[in-house]
Order: sequence, then C-alpha cells, then structure tokens
Amino acid sequence: TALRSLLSITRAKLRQDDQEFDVAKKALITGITGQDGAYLAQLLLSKGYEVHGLARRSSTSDVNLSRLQWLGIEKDVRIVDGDLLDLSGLVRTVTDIKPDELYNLAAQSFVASSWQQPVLTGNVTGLGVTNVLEAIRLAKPDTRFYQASSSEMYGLVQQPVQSETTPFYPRSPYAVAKLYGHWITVNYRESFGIHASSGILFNHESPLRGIEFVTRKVTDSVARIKLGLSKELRLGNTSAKRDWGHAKDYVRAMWLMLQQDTPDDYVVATGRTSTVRTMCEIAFSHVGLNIDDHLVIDEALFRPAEVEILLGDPAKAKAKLGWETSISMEELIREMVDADMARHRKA
Ligand code: NAP
Ligand code: F7E
Repeated sequence: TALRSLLSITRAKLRQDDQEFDVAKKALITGITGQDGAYLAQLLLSKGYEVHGLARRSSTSDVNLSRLQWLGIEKDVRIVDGDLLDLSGLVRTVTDIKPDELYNLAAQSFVASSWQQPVLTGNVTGLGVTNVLEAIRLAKPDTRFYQASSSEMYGLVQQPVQSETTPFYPRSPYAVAKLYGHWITVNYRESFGIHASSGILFNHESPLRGIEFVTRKVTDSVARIKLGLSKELRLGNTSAKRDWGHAKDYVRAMWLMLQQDTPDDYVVATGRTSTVRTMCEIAFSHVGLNIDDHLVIDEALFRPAEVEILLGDPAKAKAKLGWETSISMEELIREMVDADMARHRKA
C-alpha cells in the first residue's frame, strides 16, 4: 500500500510538472521556402515554437532555402520532404509531427503563370488544400489550420471596399483555385468541427518577394539601373491598383487567427490602394531617378483578364485580433530598393 501511494504521488507530481513546464508548441508550415513561410517561421521561432517545414525535394535544395538563410534561421527549422499533391505523404507527416498548428502557405502563387499552367494551379493551389485538410482529419483532427486565401478572389470587384462579406468574382485560374481552397476550408470547419481559419490577405511584399512579382521586379530593376547594370524597366498594366502591405505584418495576423478560441475568416489589408505607377515612382525617386527616363510599357505583359483595383477593409481583423499594419507602402518599397541595391553591390 505504501509503495502504491508513493507511485500515485509521483505520477501526480509528474503531471503537475508537465503543466508547469510549457511544452513547446509544434507548427508545420507548408510553403516554408516562400516569402511568407520564411517570415512566419521566424515569428514562430521567436515565440518558442518547434517549427517544421514541408519542402519539395529538389536538386537545388540549397538554393530553395535561400530565404531562410537570408533571415539566418535555416538551421532552426526542421525541413521535411513533401508535396501538396501527395496525400499519403501528408498523412504520414502529420502523423509523425503531430502539429498543434498547421499553416498552409504552399501554392502555385503567381497569377500570370496560372494561365500557362491552369491544371497544375488547380491541383496544387485548389485541391492541395483538401489534401492537407484530409491529412488533419485522418491523422490529428485537433490541429489548428490556417489557409492562405487571397484578395484575388474578389477579382472583378463587387464592392468598392472589400470585406469578409463582399461577394467573390475570380479573374484567373489562380483566383478560381484559391476560391476552392477558401470554401473547402469553411466546409471542413462546418462539417468536421476542425479549427480552420481562412486569411483573405491582400498583396504583401518584402525584400524576400519573388522577383516575378511587380514590386520586386521594380525594386530590382531600379537598383540595377542606378548601378549602371541596366537601362530600362518593362511593365504591363501600370494603372492597376493594389492594397500593398509588408509580409512581416501579415504573418503576425496568420498566427493571431490560430490563437482565437473560435476559427473564422479575416480580411488582412492596409485600407489604402495605389497604382503600380505610383509604387514605381516611389522606387525611382528613392534613388534620385526619373521614372519616365526608364519605364517602357510592353503590351505582352498585360494579362488576359485583369484585376483593376483591390482595396481591403481590415476592420474585423483590427476589432477581433487586435491586428494593425505597422509599415507603410512607402517604407516597404524603400526597404526593398535598399535591399536590392545591397544585393547588386555585393554580386
Ligand atoms: P511564394 O513565395 O510563391 O511561396 C509559395 C510556396 O509554395 C513555396 O515555398 C513553394 O515551394 C511552395 N509550393 C509550391 N508548389 C508546391 C507543392 N506542390 N507542394 C509543396 N509546396 C509547394 O508565395 P508567398 O508570397 O509566400 O505566399 C504564401 C501563400 O499566400 C501562397 O499560398 C499565396 O498564394 C498566398 N497569398 C500570397 C499573397 C501575397 O501577396 N504574397 C497574398 C494572398 C495570398 P518551392 O520553393 O519549392 O517553389
Ligand atoms: O501583379 C501588374 C499586374 O504579379 C500586381 C500574388 O502574391 O497578390 C499577388 O498577385 C499588378 C497586376 O501580383 C507587371 O498586371 C504590371 O495588376 O505583383 P503581381 P498579383 O497578381 O496582384 C495576390 C494577392 C496573390 O494572392 C498572388 O499570389 O501589377 N503588372 N506590369 C505587373 N505584374 C507583374 N508581375 N509583372 C509586370 O511586369
């Protein structure tokens, strides 16, 4: 009897110790090699998370980790091979890692490419979301899930300022695929009670933005022109308007969504819109150049169907998550130009 009571006291003490020492939360990020994946990994590491990242195996995996290297965190994250198209691999990964939170950032994310690769875009950006949700449902249904939805879903905008209640009207295979991803997230929340949230994020950029997107294309070109490495910048539709914020601010909103008791959908935006041309002017004037000496409009860069204007209303994110943007579009573009100047000076 004495031995039994000693054992039960020890067990109770162990349980108490477990609660006292907070066990690190585990996060799994798909798309960890991308812009948002890198910043989100950095944020979660700073909060004490054990961070796992799904990455496609490739013969150039050293290059793929370049964003994590830029932030100096490549050794702190645990990379696991995987692909959004591979359901059994995803089930195995969720079974092994048992994440508390799963952020689905992986996608074929370049709108212009989606007309060239509509089937791939549909499979990865759309159906891939179901694969991740199925892995959660089968392997660990209490995992909290974040889906990277997009303002592109508003497309041909149905209201001048877009909120969570604005009807969608997608204008590209990418946007159609994202709309599927958004609704399957809502559906798994309502069907299976999964803690699944969808962040409808407006454009967000940074020095880690892919070079094919317009902001980074502009800041890289401006740096090259300033350093005498190039003379012109070729763009398509410069009258398109976007609500641009900084990726660092936007990954904070993703994390906040998964800390809520109840899952929900949120618009994340700055509430300010500018033309592509205005964004270019900020970049050129930052290094003392005149835009009209270098900008060339190229009809070949216009899209088959354009999203002319996006302007988000972040009121719900502010009220419920306490989220606000902290970096202005001007500060963002100047930071990107400076980073590209430094890159080219080093090269
Ligand atoms: P990004 O830089 O293009 O990163 C996309 C990531 O997805 C990369 O890590 C890529 O891996 C991965 N990926 C692509 N196909 C995959 C597959 N079949 N299996 C596994 N991984 C795959 O995109 P981002 O700007 O960080 O955006 C993150 C997410 O938010 C995306 O879903 C995007 O559509 C969405 N979003 C972005 C914005 C924005 O303004 N940035 C706004 C709204 C929504 P590789 O390195 O191997 O290519
Ligand atoms: O284009 C115009 C182009 O490719 C912005 C993705 O992260 O945000 C991004 O999608 C605008 C468009 O971003 C060029 O026609 C003019 O009107 O930088 P972008 P995007 O298509 O808005 C949303 C929210 C996402 O979800 C996407 O994943 O700029 N534009 N001339 C050009 N765009 C590019 N790329 N290149 C040009 O030469």
